Amino acid sequence: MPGGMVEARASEATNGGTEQVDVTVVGAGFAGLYLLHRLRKAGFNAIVLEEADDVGGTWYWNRYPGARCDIQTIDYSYTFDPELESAWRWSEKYATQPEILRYLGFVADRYDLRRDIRFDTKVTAATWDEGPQRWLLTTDNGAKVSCRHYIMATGCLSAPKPPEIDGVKDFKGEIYFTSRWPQKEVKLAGKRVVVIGTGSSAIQAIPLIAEQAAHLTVFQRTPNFALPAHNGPAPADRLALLEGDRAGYREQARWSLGGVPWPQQTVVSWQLSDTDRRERFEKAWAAGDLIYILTQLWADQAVDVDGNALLADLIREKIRSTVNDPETAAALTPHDHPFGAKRPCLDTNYYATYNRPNVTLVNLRQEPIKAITSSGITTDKRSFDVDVIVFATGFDAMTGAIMAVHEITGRGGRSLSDVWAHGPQTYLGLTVAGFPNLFMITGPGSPSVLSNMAVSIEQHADWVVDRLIAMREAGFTAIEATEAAQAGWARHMADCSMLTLHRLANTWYTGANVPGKARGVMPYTGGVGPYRSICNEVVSQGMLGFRLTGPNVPEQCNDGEIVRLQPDVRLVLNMLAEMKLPPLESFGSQGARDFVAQFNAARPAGRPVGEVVDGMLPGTDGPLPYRLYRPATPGPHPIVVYFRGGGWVFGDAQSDDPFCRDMCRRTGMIFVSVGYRHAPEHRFPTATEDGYAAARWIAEHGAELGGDSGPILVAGWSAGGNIAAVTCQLARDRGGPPIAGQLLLSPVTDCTFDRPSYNDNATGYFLTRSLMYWFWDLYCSPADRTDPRVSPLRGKLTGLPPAYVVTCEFDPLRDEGIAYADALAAAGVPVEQLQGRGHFHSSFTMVDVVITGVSGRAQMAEAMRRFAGLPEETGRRHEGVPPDRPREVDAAAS
Ligand code: NA7
Repeated sequence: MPGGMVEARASEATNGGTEQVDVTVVGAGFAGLYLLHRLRKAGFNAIVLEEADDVGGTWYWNRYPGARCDIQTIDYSYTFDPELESAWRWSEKYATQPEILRYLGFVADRYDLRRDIRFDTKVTAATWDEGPQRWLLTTDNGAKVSCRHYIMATGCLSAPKPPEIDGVKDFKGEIYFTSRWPQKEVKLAGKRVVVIGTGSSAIQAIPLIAEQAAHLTVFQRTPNFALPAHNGPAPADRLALLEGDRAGYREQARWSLGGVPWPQQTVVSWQLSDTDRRERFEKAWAAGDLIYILTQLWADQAVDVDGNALLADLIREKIRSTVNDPETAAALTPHDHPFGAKRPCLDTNYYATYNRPNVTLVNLRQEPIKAITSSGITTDKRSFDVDVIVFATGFDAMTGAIMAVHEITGRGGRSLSDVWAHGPQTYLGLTVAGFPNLFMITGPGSPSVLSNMAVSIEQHADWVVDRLIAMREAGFTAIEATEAAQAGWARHMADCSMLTLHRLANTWYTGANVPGKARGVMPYTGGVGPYRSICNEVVSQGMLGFRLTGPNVPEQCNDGEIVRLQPDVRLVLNMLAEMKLPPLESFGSQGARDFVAQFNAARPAGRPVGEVVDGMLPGTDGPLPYRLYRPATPGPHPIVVYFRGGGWVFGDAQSDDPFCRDMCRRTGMIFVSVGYRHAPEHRFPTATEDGYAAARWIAEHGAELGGDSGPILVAGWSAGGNIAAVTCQLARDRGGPPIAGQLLLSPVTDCTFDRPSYNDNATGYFLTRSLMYWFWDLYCSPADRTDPRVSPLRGKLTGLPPAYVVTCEFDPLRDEGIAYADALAAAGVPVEQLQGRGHFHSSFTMVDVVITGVSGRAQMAEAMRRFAGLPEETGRRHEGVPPDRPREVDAAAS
């Protein structure tokens, strides 16, 4: 027996009753087994402590009927050893729990792991011992353990949640938990069975329990989305992909968003007809693949509530068409969360089970449970006599899986439970400041449950073991995350949580399923590949954010924040860097225009608005083109005169199309984008004079354009922000038109290049210092540059319309934008500033690419509505922020 073997070894290795090892791992599941294998190969003396009497972790405990994985098994496997991959063949697309358990036993035997696993052993306390710089562990079975490094491989869903229902102890029948299902056969035939809960575990178990029980009553609090698994052999196309290039397939999975190699969708829902969308949906429904349906339908399905609702509605239709009784169907239909924001389930016959005569659904939203009695369950409305109760009530997820194991006491006697009282604080989801040499595998703050766990586990285990090897080589004995790095990671996590819709659902991802638990999205929502690259960057930047110490070496601490950019900005900039583009200015002005036009053609199509009209208006020296965006709402509407970005050199009335469409929808105003003339063909002050002339004409012809009787507003981005600012000054000085407000987005406001942002952000953020020099040279001779018509900061600022000034942290133009806002305020102009933390020059105009720009645009739109005297917009569904929730707009702003 495994336990006996370890006992013999332990007694040899003990020292004064305490076993001395380099590394202790808790848990012999997927993570613990691989860790032990790698640690051993690296020459560490390592043991695993495991509460169960065998390997398997979550697959040891969750033996309930129907338990299977919900990621295709060919993906849910170890990949570290190609020989292991060819030595094992899965029998089904989604393996059952017994098969997965057999697989883990096979792995344990193949690498002879059991001899270093102490089974039937629960750690009761772990304390950091400052003197020897080691962890001291007490257990409920056998010697204490002293280790240099302590690794929690306890999974994410290992601490079952108590039932939280009065009277459980009084019940005289049988009670089972899906999470602790007995090894002996559970006989349900002829019995009246209740299942409480309708999460993944229940949804897998219910159809099988219904086949056995005399009667099954399901107590549902919240309906969940379930999709047919269509189980069977592994699909031929996926197998062919894997077998065609196994190494390539695995590598792609490691760099993908979810840990399974599927391409990223680029088509957005509004580009597809109803028929196209339904076709895509039916294909996904038939595929029986969670990751496929979560990612492959349209690009906005997981990031935008409207795009998501289109998909959720199609699933709801399926539920209605499967369940015969309309009242039961309605009760089973989820309405309180976006699809995917809560873990959807893969099922086999789940909805159809409710058509069986021996199955009843009780909707706890209509009749909550009052108590469990000796003979059954009483709700507000009735009593049920019951023989068996199955609790499928879930887990104290992620943090519970670590804290509930035992008390962990770190530096200075601080317990992890105290440090995490208000939510988990980690660096990379791997480490915690104040807890040296403690690592977590798939901990809160890492992709974990939002990824293919097998891929994430290998990445974590490799990263940790590689660090231990590097420390050993350098003579370091302790590693600890710094507070600054940890705080930075919390910020990055919060930024990432704006990328998806998980924040909008009450789930175990957010701690909402456990009464009193701190709320917040616990898994990392930035994706597996980006996360991997960040972990690698920590290393390549000299273990950024870690303090490393050792008895005979100087301390090393390269403190700092690993990600300061918004997560999607980081992806965009990395992608641009990989393209290794020559500097834009090297193309020449026409070449740059062509390049930008090509670049724009590849972006997601702008969102639909009521109407788009192209026209011409009279400029100072001839007609100028414009494009008008009209809202779908009944007019007349206020009019915004918009000036595009493009450094005075490129772009046209259509080049900021997605931004204009988005702002037209958000503000409910007409946007008229003006095609002012380009430099160097038309140098200063042409652009400005064109802008002013256009504003004047639009104001005078507002009614013809569908505008209301109020004054116009102006807006502009970058060089267009410069024109907007100058237009306001000219309108004041030249007798109109009246302007109700100005939106200046990363505007050029001054001709000097000596503010810090010009140096801090000189290169690497797309708009470079040298590109700005080039723009200036093409547009304006040095002698003219202090003219307020190009450097509005040098103009008179009193009496200007109220302003909303947006700047971006990683933008050479940041400081002149801030300076302009400050100067306006000093001149008595009402002004609001949005400083986009982690954003770059193009963040807010890259609509549907930089998702974290949404909240900034929502704030801009609100400001514009205030300027125009419109009421605050409450129907903000398109932002993913339900109207009754507090404003989340600060996530991207400082
Ligand atoms: P889940 O997904 O947390 O589901 C638990 C279910 O139990 C869920 O429907 C809960 O309703 C319900 N529940 C919890 N407590 C109660 C009480 N007190 N009364 C009534 N109903 C209750 O856990 P699972 O084990 O199904 O799945 C966990 C993960 O394992 C899964 O996502 C896969 O990744 C594998 P609620 O929604 O809270 O209203």
